[in-house]
Amino acid sequence: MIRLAIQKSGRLSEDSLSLIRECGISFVSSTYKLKTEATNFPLEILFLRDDDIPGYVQDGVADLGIVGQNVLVEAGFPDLEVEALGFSKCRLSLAVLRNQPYAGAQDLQGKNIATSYPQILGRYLAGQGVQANLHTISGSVEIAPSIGLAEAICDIVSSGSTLLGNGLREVETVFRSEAVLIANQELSAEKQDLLAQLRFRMQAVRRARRNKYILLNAPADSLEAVKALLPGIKSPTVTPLAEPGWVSVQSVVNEDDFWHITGQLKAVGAEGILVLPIEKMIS
Ligand code: PRT
Ligand code: ZN
Repeated sequence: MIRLAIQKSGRLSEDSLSLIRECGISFVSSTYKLKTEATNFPLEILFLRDDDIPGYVQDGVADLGIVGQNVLVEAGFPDLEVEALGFSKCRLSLAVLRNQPYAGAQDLQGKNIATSYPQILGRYLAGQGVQANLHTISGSVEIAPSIGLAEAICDIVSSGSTLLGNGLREVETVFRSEAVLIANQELSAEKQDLLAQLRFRMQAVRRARRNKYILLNAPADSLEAVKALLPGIKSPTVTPLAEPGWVSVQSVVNEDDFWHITGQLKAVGAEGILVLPIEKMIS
């Protein structure tokens, strides 16, 4: 049995639960429960505040955890990370009041900066040779400049609308973050084996999410052009159609390239393009 800690309720919760479910692991979760056991994998899930997860995994109270790199690094345990999970992407940024002049990090010399991330920010400023007064506050950092508490803030940004709404301007990216799987560094052999199984499944789910299965018909004489656009995993599958001079092509495309490639496929004569989600992708 291996014990995984995830955020009880917040920005990481839903994506953490769906990742576990997409790994084929079933469990019953309720908002009132603090832990649950999977029915088809030797896994126990603990529901905690995200800030507590790194420490619990470091101490071995939980074997594994899912948490943002921002929280992990701020807690001082970056070495616990074993796998980036690709969700909850955000950045930790410095921001100043919109009309405050700003030419570079040296402008922060001697200034007051409000943040919930004194460790990460402190290291960043030291790297820039800047000395500033850090005020550690745990929430609503973005109002600090307008109430006169600080001249700058350092906080998590995703769309940027919170900064905008508070009259602030993002001036430096201090740290980029996403959700990661973390593990205690002294797992038993049995738990290491379960961790390896979980990572294998998580990688298959992530790979599948990033790719689409594509099927299309093309005139046989444009096959070379189609193949060049669709390298596939090894090479595309090509089968003749009942109609002479036409072939059916099947392949896998990366989601990021997908719209661009379908446009080019149409331009070389492809028709009846179907795109399907992939459930799991094992390399
Ligand atoms: O209760 P608990 O302590 O468990 O949760 P929490 O309130 O501390 O954390 P939560 O749920 O807000 O965030 C969990 C994790 O999600 C963070 O540690 C980040 O890794 C990640 N994440 C991703 C974010 C954001 N995006 C985000 N936008 N965390 C916070 N924000 C906040 C930010 O603090 C600011 O107030 O959203 C606002 C900015 O958003 P935009 O879109 O307006 O820029
Ligand atoms: Zn928190």
